[in-house]
Amino acid sequence: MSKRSIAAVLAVLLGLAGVAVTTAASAADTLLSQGKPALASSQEGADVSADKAFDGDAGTRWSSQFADPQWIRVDLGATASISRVVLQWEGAFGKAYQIQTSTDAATWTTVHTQSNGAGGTETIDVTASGRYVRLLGTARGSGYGYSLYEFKVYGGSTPTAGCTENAAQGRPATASSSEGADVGPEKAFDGNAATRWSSQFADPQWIRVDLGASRSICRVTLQWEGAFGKAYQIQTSADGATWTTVHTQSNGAGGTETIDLSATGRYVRLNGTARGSGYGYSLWEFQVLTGGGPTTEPDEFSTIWTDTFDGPANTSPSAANWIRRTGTQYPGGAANWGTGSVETASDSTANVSLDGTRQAHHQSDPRRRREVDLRAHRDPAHRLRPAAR
Ligand SMILES: [Ca+2]
Ligand SMILES: [Ca+2]
Repeated sequence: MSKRSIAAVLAVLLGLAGVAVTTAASAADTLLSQGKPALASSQEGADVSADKAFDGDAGTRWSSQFADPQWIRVDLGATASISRVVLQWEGAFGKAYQIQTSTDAATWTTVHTQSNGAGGTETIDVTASGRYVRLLGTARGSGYGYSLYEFKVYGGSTPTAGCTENAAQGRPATASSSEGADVGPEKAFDGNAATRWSSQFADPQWIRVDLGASRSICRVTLQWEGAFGKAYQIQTSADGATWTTVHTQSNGAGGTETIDLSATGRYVRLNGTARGSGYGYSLWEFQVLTGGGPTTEPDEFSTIWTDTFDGPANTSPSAANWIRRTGTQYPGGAANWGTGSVETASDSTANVSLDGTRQAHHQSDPRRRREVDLRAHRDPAHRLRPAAR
């Protein structure tokens, strides 16, 4: 490598370092609101909808009807720290208003109050956090409504700590239907963005995943194929039978939907009630993110059968549940038992018995090697879990 090219590389590296430092220093001033979903109490006409205040275009605007109060809000998509709000008013400005934040769009915290504004461009420094940011106008500055060219929210995005593990990947999945064998429900949980689940073309439909244990759920991400769900609920359950709705979408637009939650459950279900197209429901991926470890131990075992050992004291374990190999029934014969000082195994309760307190005892006399080979009838995989200890 020539000196000249080394110098060029160094210049590029220094340039990158400079960019990185600048980005870090100004992280608190990131524009968070542009292009995010917006909603308002009213709009004067179809061309002045709420989203026009968040489109980054100083030539388009939101305008409310001509009455007090009015509000406009934006959904940042996740809780963020908020450092500044900039309002670019049209002539129809708000004279008195509050800037409010919320984590759920239901309970609002006022972080700034303006009681005698003059319109124009207002830059408001705040120290706040929230997912939703709202301007609540209480007194108009003119006979018209409230009209904003732009409503900019700046801050530093605060990723939910540790909300990164996709607990649904590779877990058992079922659905109300599948369009074909190659688009089964497991395809929505395989971590492959090129494979998908697709339902039949009817409402309603559902798809669910078993996380294996109760988990704290901080986020669900839906990556819709063109056949998206317009109306659906996200539901959780502890038992796969009783469901709790933790999120409702009534007018979705498909694409990738990120839904922040504070939920708990072992089973997570999307219950689709209205399709967004003439096709079914189709998901490339359905992620269920958790913030940490399981709230209970993962249940890696499936209970095949149980024996509660609840017979009377000094009786043998149930012959319906257990095989008692005695004499020389054990494969290989008695000569292979222990040290050679063998007493032929017998079915005596002195060898194996219940104690009347739901426990089975296996007696083994080291001097005489009295033993019974006690095996479960129906446990080919030896994945036996006693129901009583
Ligand atoms: Ca605009
Ligand atoms: Ca997939």
